[in-house]
Amino acid sequence: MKLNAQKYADAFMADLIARNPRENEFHQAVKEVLESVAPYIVEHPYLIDLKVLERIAEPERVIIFRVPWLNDEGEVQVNRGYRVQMNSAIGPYKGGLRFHPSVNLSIMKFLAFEQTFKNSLTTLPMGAGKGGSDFNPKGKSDNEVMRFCQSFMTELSKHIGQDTDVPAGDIGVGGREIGYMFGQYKRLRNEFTGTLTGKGLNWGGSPLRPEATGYGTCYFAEAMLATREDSFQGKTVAISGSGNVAQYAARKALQLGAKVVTMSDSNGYIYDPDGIDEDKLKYVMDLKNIYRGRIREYAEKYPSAQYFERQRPWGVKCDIAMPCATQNELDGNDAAKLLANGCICVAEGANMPSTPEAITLFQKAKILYSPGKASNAGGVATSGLEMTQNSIRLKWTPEEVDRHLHRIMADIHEACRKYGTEEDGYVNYVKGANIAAFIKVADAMMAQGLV
Ligand code: NDP
Ligand code: 2IT
Repeated sequence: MKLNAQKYADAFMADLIARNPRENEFHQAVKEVLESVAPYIVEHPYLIDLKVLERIAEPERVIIFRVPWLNDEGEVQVNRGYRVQMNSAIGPYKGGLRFHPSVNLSIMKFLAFEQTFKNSLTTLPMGAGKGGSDFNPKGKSDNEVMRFCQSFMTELSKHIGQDTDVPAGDIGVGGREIGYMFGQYKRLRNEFTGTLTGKGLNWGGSPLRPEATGYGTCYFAEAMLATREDSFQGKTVAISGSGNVAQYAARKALQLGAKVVTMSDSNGYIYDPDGIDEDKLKYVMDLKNIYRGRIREYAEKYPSAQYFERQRPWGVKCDIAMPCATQNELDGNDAAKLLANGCICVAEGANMPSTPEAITLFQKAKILYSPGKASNAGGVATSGLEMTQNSIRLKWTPEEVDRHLHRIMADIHEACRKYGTEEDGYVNYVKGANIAAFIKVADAMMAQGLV
């Protein structure tokens, strides 16, 4: 970075940290964007005068609320609910809800900030938001999850709407939780609208929404590989996570001719050198989605596999790595191991899974590396397509949705290349994604005056 861009960035970060103390994940997300856009901003000084990035980093509104509910023993439980309404420059607030004990304001703000850039990249008219709760759905009965969701939505319903803010799923929030929340929203409002996405197929959901994040991540990786005349065919793929994103990333990687050898959860990972084929993947889906079991059970069922407790899959030899679990799940040591083992491509399905040290190593080695805000945008993009279908009161075919998803991922890839290609031809997808997304949001904000 040139000196005055560096000076601008340093002063910006010092101010942001002072105003938002201890919000480490939020600081990390802002710093990454800042490093990409600071040179552009200092070349366009009106952006400094108008404090455009300061405004983007300040949520339009943060709602924090009490969520009281009764467990199956009749005991009172209290959780904390959040909705960060980050930016509405290009459309209604849009983004998922996360239910996980680690949820706090920093995590909500980092996710909402990332969402601003991701949604801008999708080419669709969606602003950005994120929400959730420190509620832990693990080990809870369906009835407990329902009571929690109903209480959560009783408050959240006052702040959302199909033209205001449209939540969806994220960690710990899948079809079951969206169903309970939608039911309560409809009951409170007495209207059937597309206020939540990720709905069931028979009640307003879009074909391919469950698949979209994982499929889209593979489509993006395919586009990156194509720039080097390469493909998934015959490649070995390491995936982390075994939830929504990981499951469908695995399925698409298989369909594209790759061998998937790992999946994980927060307790450990399984390594299956024979490959997780369609049948084994179906077992993982039932295990996680219906029985809510642990990935360890895979190794008990399939003797070809080994389970590694409290370890991450990045030490396994692979060509392509797809982190699909959570933030900061792949650090500098993991990146060094992947590179030493010959990994050529890292496509993020999760939000901010690689630490800054890991990203630096990938980029120094000039391997293909895409940040989540670019490669996992297929999920929210398909949520945008669900909103469209709800508005026109029609349901598209899976083929139609897949065509849109393909086009959107190709467009995001192209935007990254346009703004991220460096002098030697290497595509810095972080820089490309951040600058392309920033320009669109910044232009919209300036056109709409000081709001
Ligand atoms: P799920 O809840 O379906 O699955 C999450 C997976 O990640 C589980 O296997 C879970 O294991 C694992 N995991 C969660 N927290 C941790 C942790 N602290 N350490 C290790 N593993 C962990 O969530 P999704 O698949 O929907 O989300 C995964 C990632 O993708 C998140 O970063 C999310 O923000 C991102 N994302 C999701 C989109 C979507 O459409 N759902 C869209 C774009 C991004 P365990 O069962 O042990 O908790
Ligand atoms: O991080 C994300 O993009 C999501 N969790 C999906 C958001 C959405 O509105 O579909």
